[in-house]
Amino acid sequence: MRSQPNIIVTGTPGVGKTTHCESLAESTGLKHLSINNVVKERGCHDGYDDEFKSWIVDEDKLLDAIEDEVKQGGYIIDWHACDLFPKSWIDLVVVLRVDSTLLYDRLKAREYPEAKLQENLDSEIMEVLLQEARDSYDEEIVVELTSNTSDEMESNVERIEGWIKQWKKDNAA
Ligand code: DAT
Repeated sequence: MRSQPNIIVTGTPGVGKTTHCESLAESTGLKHLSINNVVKERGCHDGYDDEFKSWIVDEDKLLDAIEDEVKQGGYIIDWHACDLFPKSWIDLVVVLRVDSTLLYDRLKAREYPEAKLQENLDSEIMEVLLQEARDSYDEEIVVELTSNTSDEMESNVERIEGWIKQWKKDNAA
């Protein structure tokens, strides 16, 4: 049994995953696990896609690389997919959502190639990540939160902090 929960913070690139995870890691002591960094630093990929400017992830290698750590609990997993993580590892799935006009501006600022920008906008509009989360985990552990403004981000972080406290109480030995 874990003494601290594992949380996935997911959503389309640009919704605010990293910002939320960093803030949560600071306030709760849980560890921010950026899958992007793991893929790069531990070589869990089959090369780089030049058109999309992203790594081609080897999911088996990735899961092997993080399994021992994550099973101990206390991780906030930051990734724009969630269906690869075994259900038994995960206690809460937060799906961040953003208005498409704001997302456009955020991705434009990152100088995403046009095809990648368009694909991500479509994905947000079609609720791809929300659907993936609902298809992969029990509905009671999937929470959808909006991330349009810094006020919303603050209240999301407070809400997740409250949830973590409650989880620890409920799961105290
Ligand atoms: P992600 O990790 O999902 O790609 P991020 O945390 O890097 O996203 O955020 C992308 C940009 O958007 C970054 O400049 C911070 C800004 N941002 C994120 N969430 C926000 C929010 N709720 N309000 C205002 N700006 C936000």
